[in-house]
Amino acid sequence: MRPPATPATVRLHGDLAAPAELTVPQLRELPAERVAVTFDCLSQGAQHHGFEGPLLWDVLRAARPRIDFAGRKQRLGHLLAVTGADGHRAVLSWAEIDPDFGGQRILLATSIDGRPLDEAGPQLVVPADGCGARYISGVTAVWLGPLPAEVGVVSR
Ligand SMILES: Nc1nc2c(c(=O)[nH]1)N[C@H]1C(S)=C(S)[C@@H](COP(=O)(O)O)O[C@H]1N2
Ligand SMILES: [Mo]
Repeated sequence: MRPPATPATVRLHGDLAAPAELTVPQLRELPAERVAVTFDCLSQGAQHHGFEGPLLWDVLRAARPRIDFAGRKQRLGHLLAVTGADGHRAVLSWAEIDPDFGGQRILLATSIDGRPLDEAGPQLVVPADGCGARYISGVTAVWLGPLPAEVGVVSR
């Protein structure tokens, strides 16, 4: 008999009061959304998939971001970095998922086309993206952090 595979986990880290390492079954404990998407891949052409899983927003809110939610401007310097098992990674801005700004229904999907992702790990789903490259599969980490203070400051 095949030994049970070690379950895939996603590490939520960075500026979080409650960092966590979650399995796909644990992600399923959050309210799930379903979405049917089409994206284009430079090498493979158009792809259509159905995904199900929690909103990245809900996953991160549960990890208690160290962000001041009283105002709005303070949130805009925060970034998310999403990494896949093969090292493929991409950044999102906090404002893309924040309902006061872009409010995109970005998912950490727990299934693709009805197939569970328990062993592979969750997949990032960015419905507004025309290109598939941010649909990162086997997500192992989501980092939240501020844009470094010195970025954009011009000294003369
Ligand atoms: N972990 C990981 N996820 C990834 C990629 C990758 O190289 N690694 N490629 C992306 C790209 S370019 C596309 S188009 C979609 C779909 O690619 P696939 O059909 O090869 O999975 O997955 C995205 N997710
Ligand atoms: Mo792609």
